[in-house]
Amino acid sequence: MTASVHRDVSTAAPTPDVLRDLLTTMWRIRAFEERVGALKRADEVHGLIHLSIGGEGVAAAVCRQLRDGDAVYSGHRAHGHAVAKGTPLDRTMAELMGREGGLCSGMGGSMHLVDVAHGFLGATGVVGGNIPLALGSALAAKQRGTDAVAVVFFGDGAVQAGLFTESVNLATLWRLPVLLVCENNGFAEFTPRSAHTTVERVSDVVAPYPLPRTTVDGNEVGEVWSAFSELLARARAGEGPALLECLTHRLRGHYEGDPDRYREAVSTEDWQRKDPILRLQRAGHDAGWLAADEPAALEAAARAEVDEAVAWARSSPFPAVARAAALVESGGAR
Ligand SMILES: Cc1ncc(C[n+]2csc(CCOP(=O)(O)OP(=O)(O)O)c2C)c(N)n1
Ligand SMILES: [Mg+2]
Repeated sequence: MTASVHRDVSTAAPTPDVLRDLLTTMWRIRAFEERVGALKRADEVHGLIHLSIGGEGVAAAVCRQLRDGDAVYSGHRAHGHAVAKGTPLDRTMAELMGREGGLCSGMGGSMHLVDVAHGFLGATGVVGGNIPLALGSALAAKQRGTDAVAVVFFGDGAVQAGLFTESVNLATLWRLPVLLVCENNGFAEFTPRSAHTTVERVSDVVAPYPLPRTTVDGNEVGEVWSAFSELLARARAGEGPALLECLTHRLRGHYEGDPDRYREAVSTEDWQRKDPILRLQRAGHDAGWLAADEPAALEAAARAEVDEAVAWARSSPFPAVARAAALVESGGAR
C-alpha cells in the first residue's frame, strides 16, 4: 500500500473503505514501531528512539489525505508520520539500523529521516524547528501557483518555543497553505503541560490570529479525518493556514528506556481503552464494516511486512567510513 497516493477527498465522514485503509496504516505503524523498540533493546537500532505507539490515528488520518507533492515535516517522534506518508518500510527500517540502504544512507537515523520522493521532508531533533521549515515549503507552493500544502506535526511542548508564535504570525499574514497539526499528549519529555503553561488548549494559544483552530480527540481517527479534510480543502483553495490540535497519549515512555516514573497522575488503563486501533476495530465491528477475523489478518500482514523490512535492512551493509568522511567534506548527503 502507498499511503501518499492522491485520492479524491471530501469533507464528509470517512467511508468504511477509508476507515479500513486507516486501520491498515495504523497496524503498519504499530508493528513497525514495536519492532523498532525490540531492535533498540537488542542494540540493532541506534540512537535515541521516541515511539508514537498509542497515537497512530493522527498520522494515519492526516497523511492518507495528502499527495506525494505535499510536504510533511515531523519532529523527534517521526516514524509514524514517515510511514503514513508512504516511506518504504524496508528503507526506513534500514535507516534506523544505520545501514547503507536506509533513506539517508544510514547516516541520519530516527530523528533525521528524510524521503524527498514521498514528500517526507523530515524529522528533526530540534523541538519546534520544523514549523518555520514547513512555512518555507508552503511559501514555495504559493509562489509556484500550485495547490500543494505543507503539513507540520509537532507536540504540545513545541508550542512554548517562540518560533511557534512567529510562524503562526507569518503564516496568517501571508495566508500560507500550511497545516499545523499539534499532537497534544499532555507531556513535554517528563513535564506535564500544567507545569509549563497556564493555557490548557493549544488551539487557544493561537486565538488572536485569523486562522481556523480545532481541537479533536486524536484517538478517534474518524474525527481527525473529518476535521483535517475541512482544513485541508481550505488550504488547497488558497484560504490560508489552520491549526488542528489532536488530544492523544503515548503509551510508551518519552524515549525507549525511559523509566517512566513521572506519570502517576495519568491512568494508563484509561488510555489503553482509548487505543485508536482497538477503538476503530470496536467501531468497525459495531457498525458492521469490519468482519470478526479482519483485525487479526491486518495485524499479521503488517507484522509480515515488517519482518521482510528487517530482513532487507539486515542484508544491507553498514556505510563505509570513507563515505562519512566524504559527506563531511562535501557538506551534506547525496
Ligand atoms: C530546541 C530544543 N529544546 C529542547 C529539546 C529537548 N527536548 C526533546 S523532546 C522535548 C519535549 C517535546 O515535547 P512535545 O513537543 O510535547 O513532544 P512529545 O515528546 O510529547 O511528543 C524536549 C524539550 C530539544 N530537543 N530541542
Ligand atoms: Mg507532548
